[in-house]
Amino acid sequence: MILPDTDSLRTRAEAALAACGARDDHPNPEGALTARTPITGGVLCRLTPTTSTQVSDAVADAHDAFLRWRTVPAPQRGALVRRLGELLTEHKSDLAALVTLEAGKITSEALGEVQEMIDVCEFAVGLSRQLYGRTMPSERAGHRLMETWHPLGVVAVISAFNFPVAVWSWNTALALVCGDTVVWKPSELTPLTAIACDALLRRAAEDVGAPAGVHRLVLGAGPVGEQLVDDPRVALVSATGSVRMGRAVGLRVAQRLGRCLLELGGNNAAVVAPSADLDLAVRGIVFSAAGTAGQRCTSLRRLIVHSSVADETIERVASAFRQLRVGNPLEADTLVGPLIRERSWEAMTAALDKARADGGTLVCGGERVESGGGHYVSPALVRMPAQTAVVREETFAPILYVLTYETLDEAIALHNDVPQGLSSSIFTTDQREAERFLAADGSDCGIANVNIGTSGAEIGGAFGGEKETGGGRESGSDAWKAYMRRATNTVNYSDQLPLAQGVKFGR
Ligand code: UN1
Repeated sequence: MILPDTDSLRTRAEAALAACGARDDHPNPEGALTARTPITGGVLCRLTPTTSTQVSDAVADAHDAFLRWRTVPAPQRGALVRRLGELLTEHKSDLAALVTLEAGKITSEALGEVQEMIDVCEFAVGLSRQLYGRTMPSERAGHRLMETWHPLGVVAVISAFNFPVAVWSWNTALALVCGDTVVWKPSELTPLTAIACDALLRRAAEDVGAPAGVHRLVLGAGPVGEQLVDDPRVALVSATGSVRMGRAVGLRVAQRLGRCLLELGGNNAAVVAPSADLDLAVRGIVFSAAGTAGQRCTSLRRLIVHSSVADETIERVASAFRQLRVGNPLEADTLVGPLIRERSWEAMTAALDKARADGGTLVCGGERVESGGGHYVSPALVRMPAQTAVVREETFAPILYVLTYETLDEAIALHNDVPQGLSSSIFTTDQREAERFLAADGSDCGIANVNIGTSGAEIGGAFGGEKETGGGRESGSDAWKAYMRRATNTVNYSDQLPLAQGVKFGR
């Protein structure tokens, strides 16, 4: 594999940042935060992490801005997000280039990620006129009972490297129309994409006359996030990442009785039924398992195949895996880019070793593709005799474990017998089976699909999952409610004072 040199990648990143109007206030040759590209493993630039005092100031700014922003009518708040959407559209290729350079995504997926941001802005603008509360019939004459949704406060968004900007936008576009302000701590692995988005949002705020403090960016590793998590001025912590991180965040936020929204690990499975359209299933399986080098929360990690179609499915998936071009994500015909870092490769080999020790057979892949730079691997397909401990864990790399089943009940039991509950799918042309999979006693995940893979959700639905995935919902549907507080209002427009439940008190 011939990789470009890091210098040319750095030039490209600098050009994209400049085009987005990113101010030159972060780069620092001595800085402790290193922005690398997984394409070569080389250093793009060094940055200064945000100090603890600056983090506190950022929260103070966001809180001040909130006190003003919450009284701006929601449709006017929508104008800020509309402008952000325009700027994201204008800078789509710059942002996608940064996503590729920092997260290693192939160009089509990087553009898709930016499109996801544009789509969610459009959704949020519409939402800015639809933050509906209900009116309920009061049990008392001359009374009105209703609810009003009010802005919540400062939202801390802690995002992960694998969707360095889309997940930020789901949270931020919604939070802003809901009247909240945002302090964003991106993954320390993808600071440059964050700097570019922050610059565009700052410009959008200037263009529409919104307070600058509606959005603040803070850079750094764990301690920066911990400070946000513990700050009582932060009303909602929306965190995406590992179960370990989410458990720590959940406990700390609970300690101060704050709110949190968690998007943690997945261990997503697809059931392949005897009636499945295998041409379609194989395409769906390959994209979900190998796309983004297996580094999506929604990546397909387990295949639960009916024994009657197991050999054929395995053969076809293996043959598709073997044809996937692994390499430089900037090249047009590459489908699998690099892993984010060495640690991911170590986790992948450790998982494959465990799987073999448990009696698993490696059908194909799992090999390092020599690059002289980043960590490139061929997606692995492993046939397992049972759902052993390693299959029940999330390994953030392209490994697809295959299990077989005889009855749908058995498939669903295997499917649900993992600690995570994010995304799932069934490939079947039998309506009874499809409906059973979607029913209360079917998949226990937050996302359950029929005849598509587990990854690549649209923004219009609520995104999130159950069990160790954390229970949060972001993006579409009524996920906006997490970013607002509900007030129940009873208005008495009579000249009497009847008490509820018929209670009499005095005369
Ligand atoms: C994630 O992996 O953190 O459904 C989010 C998908 C994307 C979002 C994934 N729209 O795969």
